[in-house]
Amino acid sequence: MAINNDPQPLSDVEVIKTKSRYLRGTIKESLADEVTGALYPDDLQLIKFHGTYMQWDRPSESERRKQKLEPLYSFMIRVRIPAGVLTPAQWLGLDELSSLYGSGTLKLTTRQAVELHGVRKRHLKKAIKGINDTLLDTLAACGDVNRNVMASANPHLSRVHAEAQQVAKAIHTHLSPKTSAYRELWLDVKPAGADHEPIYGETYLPRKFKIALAVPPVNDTDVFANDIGLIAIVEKNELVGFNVAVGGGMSCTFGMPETFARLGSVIGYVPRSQAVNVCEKILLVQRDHGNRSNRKQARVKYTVEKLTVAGFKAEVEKRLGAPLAPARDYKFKTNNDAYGWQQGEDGRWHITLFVEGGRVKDAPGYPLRTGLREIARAHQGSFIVTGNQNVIIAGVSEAAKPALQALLDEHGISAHQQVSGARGSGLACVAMPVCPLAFADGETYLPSLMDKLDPVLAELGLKDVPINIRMTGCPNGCARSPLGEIGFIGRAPGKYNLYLGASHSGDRLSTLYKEMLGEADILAHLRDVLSRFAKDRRQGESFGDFVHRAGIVKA
Ligand code: SRM
Ligand code: SF4
Repeated sequence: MAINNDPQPLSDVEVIKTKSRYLRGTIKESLADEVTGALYPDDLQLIKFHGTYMQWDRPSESERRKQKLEPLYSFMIRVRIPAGVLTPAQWLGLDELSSLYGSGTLKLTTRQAVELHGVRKRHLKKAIKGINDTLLDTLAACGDVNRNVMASANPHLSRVHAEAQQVAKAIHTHLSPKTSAYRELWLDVKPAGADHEPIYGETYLPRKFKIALAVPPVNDTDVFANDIGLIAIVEKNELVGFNVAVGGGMSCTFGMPETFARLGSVIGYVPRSQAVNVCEKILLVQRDHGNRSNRKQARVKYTVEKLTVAGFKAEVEKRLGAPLAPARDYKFKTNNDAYGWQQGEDGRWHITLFVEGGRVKDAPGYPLRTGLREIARAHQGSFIVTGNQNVIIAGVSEAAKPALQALLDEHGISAHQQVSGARGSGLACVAMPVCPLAFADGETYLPSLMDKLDPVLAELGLKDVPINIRMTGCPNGCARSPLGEIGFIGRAPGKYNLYLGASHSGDRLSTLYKEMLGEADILAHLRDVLSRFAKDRRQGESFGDFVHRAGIVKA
């Protein structure tokens, strides 16, 4: 039984988990109910642990209600992909499932996962079964458990990256829930015996839990945005261990100053052999000390604030039975992906492709989805989803490179890589029309804003400067907007708060610059600060650093 350290009563979700019989609830009955396209309210909490969320088409909602119809419900399914690595067959499998049961698009997420949208209740089980048939799963893709473990892409580039990816997979396996409910509900596998969760206990964690690994100098997983960030320490070309950061998180709630974005605090170093163990021990501290009364105060970042960094570290060390070693030196330079072809240590080639907003679809004049499908049919290596919503076609032999390049050219993918540095450094969350928490658009709006900003950047001579732009439809920060050198957080339809000044390597948060801006004001303010950047920028200075030096914002 999990400990509730708070004198307040347990939150509703805690009660639902307690009664759920290891995440079963009444999901089976809910799925079988043909009267509604929805699931029963308590099950909506539990299905998250199984990797799916109920959503609805928000634009048609009020009209449907007038017609006495329930909203047009559908489900988003999130596929858990540790370190983002897929085989071409798995890519093809997901692509096919999105045609069979979903909206015909794939969403590459900011945590190296893939989502299907628009799956109706009657297809949910078939779709999840289909995902398992590709040897992927959706268990713990969402819910109060350890989520998809991220690792610096590209594991084929160097031995160190490959080793970091193996550590990510080991953490993923060790911290996966053990309940048989998932296989029973979605795959019709009868439980072999009684359920037991040796790490989580029957009420799992107080809140979602996220782990990311990064290999400096590239922080492409934004380690400091995670509950646990592991920073690879490489000595003599060997991955010797990790600095451990705890308590990162991006979300806040407007009007609630007790909620805030926070960067992870580095508490020490562990050798590589202890990476899984230290993650387990941090998770146990959170399991036992996290707030189970108030979900708005339940993430690790608030537990760290409550216990203090030193107090949290002491709890981790108590469970480890030994003190953590002092953190070692490291330096991050960027949190961006490196586009284009790169050659790995083994001589194989890897190409990182820009996927705007992470949305893989066929658009008029740009058949990206078809192109990637054709590549998957021909390709022998792997597909890697990056934490920046992009994809890497990895492990291409010298001999196969020209044919792959031809497919990229034929489907317009090469031409669509010619984007400005700012557009190529953009992230946008799902937001409207399906995210129930969105106040404004995310991925459906950022491209058109960039269409207007790109000419300004070109005019100012900044076309090729990578400036991280991150947009979310609400302050939950799913596209890590507080880490944008330019960050947009949706306030209302068409209105955004504008934040400036995060570092280019993910280790400084941005600061609120202006509130409730519509498009014309956004463009006017950005023209102003970008003009100053163009005029007064020092050699190699990033936009985020410049706005601080110029006093445009203060940390
Ligand atoms: Fe997120 C909730 C989408 C990464 C912080 N997020 C949601 C939901 C499930 C909305 C909901 O609760 O109904 C969104 C579903 C929309 C959809 O159709 O996908 C959603 N989050 C996403 C994705 C798909 C955004 C994207 O466009 O890529 C990302 C999926 C990641 C994955 O594969 O697991 C996604 N979410 C993030 C990140 C970024 C990260 O983890 O690096 C964050 C900020 C980091 C953090 O956790 O602090 C993030 N999402 C949230 C929160 C705020 C959590 C909190 O601490 O308060 C919520 C709301 C909640 O949990 O109550 C949320
Ligand atoms: Fe939805 Fe807000 Fe997350 Fe965007 S940031 S996907 S609007 S919860």
